[in-house]
Amino acid sequence: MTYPLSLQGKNALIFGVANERSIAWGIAEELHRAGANLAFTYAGEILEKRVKPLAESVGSKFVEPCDVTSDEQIEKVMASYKENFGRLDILIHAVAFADREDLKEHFYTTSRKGFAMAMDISVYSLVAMTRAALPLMEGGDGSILTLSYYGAEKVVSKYNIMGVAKAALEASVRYLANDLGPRGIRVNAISAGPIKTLAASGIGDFRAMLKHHAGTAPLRRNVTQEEVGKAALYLCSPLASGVTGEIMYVDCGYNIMSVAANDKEPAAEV
Ligand code: NAD
Ligand code: 0WE
Repeated sequence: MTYPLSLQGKNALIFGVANERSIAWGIAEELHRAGANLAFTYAGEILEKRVKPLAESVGSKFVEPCDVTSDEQIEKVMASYKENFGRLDILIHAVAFADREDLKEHFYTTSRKGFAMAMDISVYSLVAMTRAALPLMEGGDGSILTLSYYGAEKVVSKYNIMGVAKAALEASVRYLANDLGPRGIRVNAISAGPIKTLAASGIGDFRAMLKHHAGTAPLRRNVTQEEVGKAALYLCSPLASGVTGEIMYVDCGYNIMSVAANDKEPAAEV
């Protein structure tokens, strides 16, 4: 028997790589190291030239466009994936978006349109992707993974509609886990600590946020893409065969804290 952390012969489809700093890319690298066959989708033409070379570096030729607000595009990707790979074992959802204006001030100013868009891209996309992937995942020990954040549970100033969307995403993980459990498919989320990615670069004073997290977290530092990747590898591997519907923190322990120590300096400069 191969070691249960090996993903040799497993097929993974990854949504959400924008560049080499993306959490989805951290996950891709770990799944690749474990031997999985990787495939990628990207959100727009501008990202194609970024994602293609990354995919090539892990031996992947399947790189297709997919705007997750479109059921047609999602179904097209799945049909094309089926032609190329036959079956799907691992589905990674690392996609989120809200209007920048809605992450600047108060939650109550969120427009109906902004609310609906954030929920569509950041939450419904998981439901649509899962439904479209299902026929490709039958009869195996499949695994679906998404990314959440602490703002789902507790108020993080300015995270606003994204916090509400992540709360809905975490609930969706539980409902999907219940639906797909009888078919042997597991659905989980990683709640990652803050990481400087493209999605984080639009946030005013993200540096202060990183500093606060590193100073408060028990490990006195911030989490890395690689650490989220390693946790993702575990959740998608047979080592986690008994784990579903779970929201797993990979945040250097930040979420357990109430009153922080008064050596509130990070162990290393952030
Ligand atoms: P990122 O910008 O690298 O990734 C976000 C991805 O979403 C991009 O690849 C982008 O192209 C994609 N996307 C946006 N709209 C889309 C659409 N309509 N169709 C298809 N794709 C679309 O940033 P990231 O930080 O790696 O984000 C990945 C996930 O991790 C997100 O769900 C985010 O909420 C979550 N997360 C991020 C952090 C953090 O601090 N960076 C912490 C916890 C959770
Ligand atoms: O989930 C996220 C990022 C989500 C995100 C970020 C942007 C910035 C640019 C969604 N949509 C957009 N739209 C844009 O136009 N994180 C967990 C990172 C993050 O974002 C924050 C945070 C943290 C942490 C926003 C406010 C406060 C904290």
